[in-house]
Amino acid sequence: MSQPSNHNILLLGETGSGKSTLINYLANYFLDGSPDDLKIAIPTKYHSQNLQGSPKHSEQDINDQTKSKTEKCTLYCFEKNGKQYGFIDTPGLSDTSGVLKDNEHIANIITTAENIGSIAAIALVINGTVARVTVSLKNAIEQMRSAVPDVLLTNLVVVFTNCSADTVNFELSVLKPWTILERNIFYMNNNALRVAQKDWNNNQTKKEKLISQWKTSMEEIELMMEQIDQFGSMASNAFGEMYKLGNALTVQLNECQALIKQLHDKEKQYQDSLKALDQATIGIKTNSDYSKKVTKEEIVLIDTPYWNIVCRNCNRGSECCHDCWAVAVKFCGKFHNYVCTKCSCSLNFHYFERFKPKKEYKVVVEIDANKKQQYDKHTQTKARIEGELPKLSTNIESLKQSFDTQVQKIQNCCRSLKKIRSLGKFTVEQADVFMNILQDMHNLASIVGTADAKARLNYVDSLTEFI
Ligand SMILES: Nc1nc2c(ncn2[C@@H]2O[C@H](COP(=O)(O)OP(=O)(O)OP(=O)(O)O)[C@@H](O)[C@H]2O)c(=O)[nH]1
Ligand SMILES: [Mg+2]
Ligand SMILES: [Zn+2]
Ligand SMILES: [Zn+2]
Ligand SMILES: [Zn+2]
Repeated sequence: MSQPSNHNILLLGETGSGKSTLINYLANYFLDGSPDDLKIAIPTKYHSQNLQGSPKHSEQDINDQTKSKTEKCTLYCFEKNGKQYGFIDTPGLSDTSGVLKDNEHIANIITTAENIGSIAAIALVINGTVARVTVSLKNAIEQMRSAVPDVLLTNLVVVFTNCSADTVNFELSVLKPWTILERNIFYMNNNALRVAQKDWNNNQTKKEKLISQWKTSMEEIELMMEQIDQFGSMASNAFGEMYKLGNALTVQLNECQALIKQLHDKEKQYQDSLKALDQATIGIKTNSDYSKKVTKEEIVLIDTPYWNIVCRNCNRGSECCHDCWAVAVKFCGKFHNYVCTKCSCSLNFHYFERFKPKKEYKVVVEIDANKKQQYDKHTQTKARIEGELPKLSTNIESLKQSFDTQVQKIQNCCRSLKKIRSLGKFTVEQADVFMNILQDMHNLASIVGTADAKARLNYVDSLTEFI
């Protein structure tokens, strides 16, 4: 880049709006060029560069109308009446190469503006035939709006290309809330470089028209230069400051989004743990009766000092003949036809014993293995969750704090940005990230449902003023 001049004018505009062409026209204005003696600072499809010392460069894709031809910012310096003027050609915005490319261009433009040190004016170059504002022009204007610091708002000129004052189709209200004074609006049809000289030189009508338009352009440039002279130049470190703040804001928003995601996960985990804890408690309660006391019947043999007749077959709880004095079992009166009248078993099963059977009742503890397993499982789960909850809680609190600090930073950053650029808003991507954060916070507030979460949501919601 050459030595910065006294008055530097930054050209901003959509791809193909005619910035580079305007610089070529300016070259002719400053160097007394004419359609027959064209001064070319920036090569075009039909004209090669012919200025001494002009920055050596080539325009990209000279045949592709949709791509920004100008790839990087270039300063072109001219002199008139002892005054120096520097025009900064910039890559066109709303490039079909995408938003990222645009951001790259904007970053590039702002760094250039910052390096140049002082910017006297910004010229918005707009194709004046565009009646209905296309999405891409809208984007371009949006991008320009976010790029221009307040201090330069009074030094805006608009150059409508491809038109004249009476054919311009553009609705100036599109630029709102910027209002551009009538005297700072210029109209020109810079079409002499669009075709080869031989295409119009031999056609008198074409030639006359072209020369008349050329004259108009030169007159408009003359008026524009008078206006720019009035502006005076001012330090443009606002550009650099703005750029830094904008980048910081992006980083902060992204960090904020990561934090809210983590917070969301942890809160979800906490809520799930609470639910699991409830379930475990219920599980413990419903299975706590896994052990049962049951009364069981048992036959015990009690020694006796006398002989009893006892049946070995049916295991009744009592003897068939108590203290029997019969000489043999078959003579015992308790038998009838070889069958015991007490237990109905055959005589053969009966013997003399020095004991008697007795029924006893015993209380035993019975364990339901299935229930016990459930009970133990739920008890373990409960203990585990009770151990985890305090840790989760601390984790959530510290995440909340980091989040709040981050939001505070964002707010401060937005305020500082607003001071430099009151029309400034989040960029499209920043707004996207911000909306995601808000959405996550909504989800979070409905998960936890606490007043604290709602307050936090409302606080962040109040930052929407910056969108
Ligand atoms: N008819 C007519 N054509 C123009 C005018 N201004 C520029 N053009 C043509 O429009 C095309 C794009 O012009 P450029 O000057 O390269 O546009 P630019 O703004 O520098 O584009 P980028 O470098 O992509 O940002 C070229 O073919 C120009 O000759 C104009 O006022 N009238
Ligand atoms: Mg260009
Ligand atoms: Zn007997
Ligand atoms: Zn018997
Ligand atoms: Zn018996």
